[in-house]
Amino acid sequence: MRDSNPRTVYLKDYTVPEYLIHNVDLSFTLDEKNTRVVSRLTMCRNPASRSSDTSLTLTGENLKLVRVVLNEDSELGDKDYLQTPDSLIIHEVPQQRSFVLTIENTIDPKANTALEGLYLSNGMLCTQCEAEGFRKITYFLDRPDVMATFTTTIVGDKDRFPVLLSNGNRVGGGDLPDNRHWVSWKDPFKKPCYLFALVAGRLECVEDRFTTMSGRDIALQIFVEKHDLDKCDHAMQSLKHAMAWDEQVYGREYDLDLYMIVAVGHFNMGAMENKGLNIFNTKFVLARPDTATDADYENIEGVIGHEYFHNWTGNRITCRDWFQLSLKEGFTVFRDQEFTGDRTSRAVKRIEDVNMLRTRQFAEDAGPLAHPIRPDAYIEINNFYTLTVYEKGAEVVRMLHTLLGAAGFRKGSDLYFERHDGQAVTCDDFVSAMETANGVDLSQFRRWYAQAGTPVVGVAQHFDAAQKTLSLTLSQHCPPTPGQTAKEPLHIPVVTGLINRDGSPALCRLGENEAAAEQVVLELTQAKQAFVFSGLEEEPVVSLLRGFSAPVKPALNRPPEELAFLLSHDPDTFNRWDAGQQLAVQVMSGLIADYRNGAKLAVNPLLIDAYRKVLEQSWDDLSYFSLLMTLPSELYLTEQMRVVDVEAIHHAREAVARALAEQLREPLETLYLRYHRDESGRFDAGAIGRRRIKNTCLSYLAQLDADWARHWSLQQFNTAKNMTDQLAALTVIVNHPHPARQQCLDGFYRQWRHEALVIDKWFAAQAMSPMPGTYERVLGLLGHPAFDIRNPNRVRSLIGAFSQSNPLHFHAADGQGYRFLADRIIELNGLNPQVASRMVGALTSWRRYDENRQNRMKAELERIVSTEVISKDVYELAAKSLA
Ligand code: 0A1
Ligand code: ZN
Repeated sequence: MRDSNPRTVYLKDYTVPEYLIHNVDLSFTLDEKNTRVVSRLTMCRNPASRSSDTSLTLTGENLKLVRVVLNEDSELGDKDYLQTPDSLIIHEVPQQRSFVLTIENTIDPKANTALEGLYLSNGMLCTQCEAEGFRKITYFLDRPDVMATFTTTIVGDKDRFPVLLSNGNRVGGGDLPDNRHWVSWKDPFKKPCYLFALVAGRLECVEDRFTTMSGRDIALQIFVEKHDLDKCDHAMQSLKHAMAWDEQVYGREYDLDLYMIVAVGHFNMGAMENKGLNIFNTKFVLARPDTATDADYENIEGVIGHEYFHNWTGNRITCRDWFQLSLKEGFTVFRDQEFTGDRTSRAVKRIEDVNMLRTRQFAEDAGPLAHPIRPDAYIEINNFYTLTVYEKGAEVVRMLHTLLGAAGFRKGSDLYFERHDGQAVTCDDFVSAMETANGVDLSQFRRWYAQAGTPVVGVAQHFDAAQKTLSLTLSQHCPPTPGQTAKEPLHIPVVTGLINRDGSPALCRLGENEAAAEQVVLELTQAKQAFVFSGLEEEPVVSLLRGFSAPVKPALNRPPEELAFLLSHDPDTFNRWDAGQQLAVQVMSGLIADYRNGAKLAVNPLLIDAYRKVLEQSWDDLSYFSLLMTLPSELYLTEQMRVVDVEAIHHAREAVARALAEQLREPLETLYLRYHRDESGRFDAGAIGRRRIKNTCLSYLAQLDADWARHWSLQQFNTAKNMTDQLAALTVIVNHPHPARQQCLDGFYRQWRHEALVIDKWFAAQAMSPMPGTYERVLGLLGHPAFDIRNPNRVRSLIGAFSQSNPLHFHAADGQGYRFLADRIIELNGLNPQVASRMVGALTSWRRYDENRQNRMKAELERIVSTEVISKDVYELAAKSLA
């Protein structure tokens, strides 16, 4: 059935719930096709509600209702209630006292390919309830501001479901006739139903313990399929590190006696923070040196941290409504970023986060789906788990941290936890706590929550040699976004430092009475504002927006020499790296123009020299060194162009990489050979850095059309004992004409055919290759026995990788990439709307391309929108991007 007029939900329409649920008693009798759910709700009228309606509307979808009983004894008949496709309306319930409503219904987990509610993954039953999946389990007040205590009893066959899990602490269990057993769980903390979880299946468990700062002993359990038991160590260590970090940095301690993590092979997202029972995509749990890359190891630690940190920022304090999603996500991403920064290299982590923000989130903010971090309308909330809500949301929290300082921020978070523990609150409550705790006025800062789009910050500088002052005039404007034409000035922290011409730092003195400092936070609040630095003997070079202190685009046209200077001298690790990136962008932009004019591509020697200097220095942090040596991605270059030319971008970037490889061949070779020995199994920063710089060198050397370079990559592929090195070699082989290409791909597949996560890498490496014939290969891989459109990880590794990370082939001028994607979206739309709508993203930026591509992308979006049966998820994104 096509929902031709899907309903839009508005923030301005928020009202408190008419009823409250204090307590939920759930019982599940498990069966793959027919699970019986009995839910006993203890409820009452909400005294805070002003509605005079005496009926009760519960939400529910795809449920088979068996019976409804009010107050234990009176079973309701047909005329007492009304069932609609998405609700159950009980005409009359008690208004003056609390009542108990018992609902019995059945569900079919096997038919649930959307992976929302209760579903099957490799024979195991599991749930996903955020945002609105609980309504696919039973009728309920499925909204985050209804918080209840849950007791859950699960009954199942002992052979098929030996392990039965739910939230909280295990409070009972036993045997039943017919080879069945039962387990009861009780979660003493009030929670919204989106944090409910149930898992049942043949699972094995790795166990450890953690002693909290107050001396409580917590059992930690990770549940996986048996053959994955040897891949849980890193996840367990990560969990313990996260628990200790949250105590040290935020003073937050874990609250239950048990913390469980379950890894499942079919999962729409990364992981889910269900109270006491996190459910994870296997990708963010399982790691062994030979199956997972260094990046996987880092991501696992980050995601384990993220879900753990949600226990306070999300679970103990949750969101009042889904418009407030960034309250928990922005803050929790900020927390996990800082955790990873503390655990690994702060400089590298910041660069990686900003890279993602500037390529993907800036694109979202500049396109038809731009929305504020607190959106004000949605059709399908699942479409708002976006880079804007998550990553830009984290940047907004980071700006508060910058403005208030670490100690002030901590005062604010302490007050937030103290004021709101056990509540469902808003982004405004969070800002208010920061405000009160620090005695500051953040009213203008609040605009970050309501305004979409990336502000552009203009910079003009004037040095007065007589006065010894530098006046820096900053200005801001934000381009219009859909539905928001006029923008107000934002409160933007611009961390700034000054550097003397000899490369030494110049002290910053703002105004006569201020003490001199190595750097200052300029608070830009007006459309245009001047800041005057005094006591300067010579005109310094300004290092602006250090650490990327605000999610803005600085409009700064620096001469290449100044960028090369900053690349050599800026003490801020982020700005130093960024100077190299901007220099490379400038050079590549020139080459892009040359390519379009049919001119020869000659690379500016200034860039080669700058990279040579980087290579000649000695670096402690080899991962950071690798980032300095890495050219801006094609996606970042895409962001810099008014009309995107994928071919010109690709060839310009290749030309620079080849020139660097040719002219810096010697130092690159030396570095490769210095670090090429195997260090499998070592995951300290040193070993990770050595692998990273070595593989960066290998990818440059592969640009040389040389047999010895091809031999090196083949040799590395054949002898690697860790996945980082093996995959790096395979990628190089697959991305260049290499005689052993097919042989390596076949060997890799044979070696890893039983490791799903490694096979995902095999699909992705092929889907992202710039080599001719990639489209045909991707099409062929759809028919490969290991491809399964019902598995989100597989879909992402083939269809996602091709459409989102292979601009050259996806945007082929004949439109075959677009047609391919639209066909897959239409197919997925019927199976898994969430995954389908995630794939729409690659088409939404159609306005950025030439007329031919615009027409072809638009035509595919129109074909998608006019599909007979279309989900709200896909409809919302496709329709909004056409509007
Ligand atoms: N809260 C989770 C993200 C998440 C959201 C929705 C999901 O299913 C539709 C699953 C996970 C997090 O931030 O980690
Ligand atoms: Zn989260």
